[in-house]
Amino acid sequence: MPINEIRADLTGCQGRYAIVAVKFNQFITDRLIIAAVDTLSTYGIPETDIDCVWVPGAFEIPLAASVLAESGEYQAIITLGAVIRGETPHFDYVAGECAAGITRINNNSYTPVIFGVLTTDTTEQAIERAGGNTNKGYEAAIAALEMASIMDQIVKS
Ligand code: INI
Repeated sequence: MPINEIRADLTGCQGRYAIVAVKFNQFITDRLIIAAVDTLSTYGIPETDIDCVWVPGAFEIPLAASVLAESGEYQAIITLGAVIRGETPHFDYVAGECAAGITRINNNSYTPVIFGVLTTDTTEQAIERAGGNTNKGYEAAIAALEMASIMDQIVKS
């Protein structure tokens, strides 16, 4: 007997999505947002169904994301920003606490919070990952749509 597989279905996507965007290194965040919004639009989410909340730095992402997750208004929350090692002696704290905070929310809520924060050694590496061909904003948006679909299927109300 075949196993019963549950996979993301990206046909007929709908509902509201939130982006938590980081002002630090904003020129990188801006590029990630363009790719994320473009991807959501491609899969049927109109821009009017996307809210974008700006926070000062990646360290502040978990607080804003947890409030948005608790609101229950969003299919998923996409966090976008860049923490660049060369720019901060406390890289490991900022990047680590951001990732750990997002994990904590995901462990405590059914609203998926997607980690679209670049963690790179240099500005050049961040620019590469927020480019026209390779863009983490695209990946993050796909992950958001996929997790929203999966949660729709596995969360029993
Ligand atoms: N925040 C970032 O998002 N990226 C960085 O590269 C960065 N650097 O380099 O320091 C950064 N720092 C700010 C931090 O996220 C907080 O906003 C700040 O510490 C206030 O809590």
